[in-house]
Amino acid sequence: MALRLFCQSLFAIGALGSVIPRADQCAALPANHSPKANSKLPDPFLQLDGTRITKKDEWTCQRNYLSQLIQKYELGEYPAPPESVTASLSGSTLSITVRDKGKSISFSVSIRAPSGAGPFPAIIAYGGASIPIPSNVATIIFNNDDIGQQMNTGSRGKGKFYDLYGSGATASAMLAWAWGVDRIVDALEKTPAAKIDTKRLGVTGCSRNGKGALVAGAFVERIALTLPQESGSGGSACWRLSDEMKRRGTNVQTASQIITENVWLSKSFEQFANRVPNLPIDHHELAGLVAPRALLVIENTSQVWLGNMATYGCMKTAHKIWEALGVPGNMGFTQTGDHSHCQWSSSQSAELTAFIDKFLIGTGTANTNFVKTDNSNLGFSDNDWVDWTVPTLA
Ligand code: MCU
Repeated sequence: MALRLFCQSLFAIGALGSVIPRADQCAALPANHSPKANSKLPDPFLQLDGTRITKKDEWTCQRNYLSQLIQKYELGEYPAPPESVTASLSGSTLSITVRDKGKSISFSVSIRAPSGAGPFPAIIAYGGASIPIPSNVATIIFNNDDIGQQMNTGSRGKGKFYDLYGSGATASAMLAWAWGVDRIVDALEKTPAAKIDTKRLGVTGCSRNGKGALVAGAFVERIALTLPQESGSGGSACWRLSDEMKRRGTNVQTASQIITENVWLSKSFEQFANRVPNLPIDHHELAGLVAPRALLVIENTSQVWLGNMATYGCMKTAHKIWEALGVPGNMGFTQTGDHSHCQWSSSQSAELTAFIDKFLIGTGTANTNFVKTDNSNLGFSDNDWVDWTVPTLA
């Protein structure tokens, strides 16, 4: 499996002045890796050798290890950076051409930027934003379906990503879209006339596109703020918790159902659909790939299918990763039921504004450390699902 180049420089200096390895210097997952069954939410700090990380500097390779597990068993392989990306701006349209291994594809995004010289922070919105984006932040509309189709299970291997890498590429649609976001950032970096500050980029999407936004934040390290909205199962829900809700009689989307609906997950995930405890990771760890960068997860208790307990419990557990890294204020979870699916509710505006102000605009001081739900009867208990402690990483 190709390792991703996560960092630009060869080495970075860590918290205590130690040298942090670049992610492509982390160990590759052994080809004969075989997952062990675990009915609880797996320990995100547990390394392949059975010991736990003890230092913040070790997160780079632990994150890389979790990313490799997620690629192998759930999302497919994330390609190494392509040979070339070129971009041209015409009005508000940024056209992007990607070349790799003798092939090329082109796609475009539309940019709505504030007036003035910039550069401005921006939010990349899958399909269009269903959160309110303030007028001093640009919006970049990404037609993710153009990169990886998501009509139904017949969409596997269709879209521009697969035109470039082949219809047999293992990457699922969600990973193909994340790759598209990576290329948008490449293009923005090369196009100062677009007036976008690539150090202040967010990504959002709702529902199926919310699942995708979370995956983009997990895989694209140049995204500063990840804002998945009502992503539910396949996004902010943990598979183990969705299965538990189903056992309790709630009509939620589970792994066994989702693989019959669409191509958001890889073919290799299908072997786990009816034996979720064998999956060596769960979505608290997918979310954890965003850490220590900023993540605000927005959910909706009025939508049973999303798995209200599954998203709350999963993200409450994910928050422990930011706690261990000493940046609990870089991750928030908000869940209210006073609105229909993907319709914005002002009850979540203060939380969204706190994150955008702090992590994109750079002026915010409001609290961003919260895990909140308006339903106190969800029935999630740490004791039932988390058999590990939160380490204090040195
Ligand atoms: C919440 O996201 C999905 C859900 O996973 C699907 O089962 C359902 O068909 O569609 C939702 C969605 O994307 O709604 C727009």
